[in-house]
Amino acid sequence: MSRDDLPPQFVPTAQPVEPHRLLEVDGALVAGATAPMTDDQALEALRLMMLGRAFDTKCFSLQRQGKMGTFAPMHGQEASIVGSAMALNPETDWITPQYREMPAAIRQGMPLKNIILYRQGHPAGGVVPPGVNVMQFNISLAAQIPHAVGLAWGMRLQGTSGVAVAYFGDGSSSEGDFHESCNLAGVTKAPAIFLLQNNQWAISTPRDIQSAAIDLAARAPGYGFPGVSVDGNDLFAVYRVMCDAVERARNGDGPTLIECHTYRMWAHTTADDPTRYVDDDVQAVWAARDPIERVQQYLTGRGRWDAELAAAWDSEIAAEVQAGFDAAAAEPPAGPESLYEHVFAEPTPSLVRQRRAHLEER
Ligand SMILES: Cc1ncc(C[n+]2csc(CCOP(=O)(O)OP(=O)(O)O)c2C)c(N)n1
Repeated sequence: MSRDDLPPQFVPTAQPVEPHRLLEVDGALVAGATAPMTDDQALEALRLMMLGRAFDTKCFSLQRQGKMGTFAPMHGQEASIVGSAMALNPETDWITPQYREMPAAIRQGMPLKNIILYRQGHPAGGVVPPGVNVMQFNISLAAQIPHAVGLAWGMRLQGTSGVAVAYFGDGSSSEGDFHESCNLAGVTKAPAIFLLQNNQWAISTPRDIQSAAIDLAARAPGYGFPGVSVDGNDLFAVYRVMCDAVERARNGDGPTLIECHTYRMWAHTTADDPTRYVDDDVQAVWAARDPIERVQQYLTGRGRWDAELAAAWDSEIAAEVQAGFDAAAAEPPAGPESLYEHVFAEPTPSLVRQRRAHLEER
């Protein structure tokens, strides 16, 4: 059968839509737009975004000194992460992060110390304190997406008002787990939100050879729910569409797929060398769309931000990050036996044998 033989009702390929935007790159509101956040909320969001970036900088430096393992920075993606998290109620709503969403976890109530311990490979970092609605960071791509749908569907069956948000990248959206999760969420009308951070790369694989779909948000109607495309470097636009998606979910109208168009400014992880595949011109275009500077410029225009406040926040945030590292350093070091703890409620005979052999070898 050739292409010409296709029946006339054959659905045409989706065309990309212009991503939703409220804040211009210079921090001015788009003509006719109103800010979806109060200035105090914008300041709260800015603080989280700046915390995320300061944390990245610190972790990068420690990793280069051999004091921290491989880690994945969020630099450039702060508006997608924080704008979406700000629309949640940490008391009722859950997030299932990938590995870059530290500020979202913090807003949900995760202590910084736990995140640092996790990054240092300490088993105590794998413990999520009771009452904190965050699933652990996830390295197996897309495996966190079914978890969000399970949580969401469960909350719906229990009659609570909670929603669950899965964070993942454009690369993860090629995995079976993504498609199966969308299908199930559509059928069950689970209050799930699929927060796809399209940062243009899956390590060195560019978005356009990651998937033949012309528009990733446009996949959603195929599963029976809406998809929306948003400027992921625009805090206000991400927050606005996320509030709408949360409201839909709470009202029983089911899931939403949000595609945040953003850019990973730093390396994929500290084990990656982006100079081998990133085009400097593209990098410069995205640098000019910095999500943090955009909000700072907006708040400057509102008389709520200036150089003095910037300097004060920089030192307060640096102290907060340092306090997190000091608290993590006070945790007793984990011995080799810790590898075998928290695997099963009751260790299996094979695990007991492995543990004994390992410890005897030492
Ligand atoms: C199931 C699985 N396959 C492959 C990998 C190796 N891997 C780690 S990160 C990554 C790219 C992820 O890209 P994306 O989902 O777009 O997220 P990003 O890191 O860009 O935020 C790959 C292929 C993995 N961790 N898990």
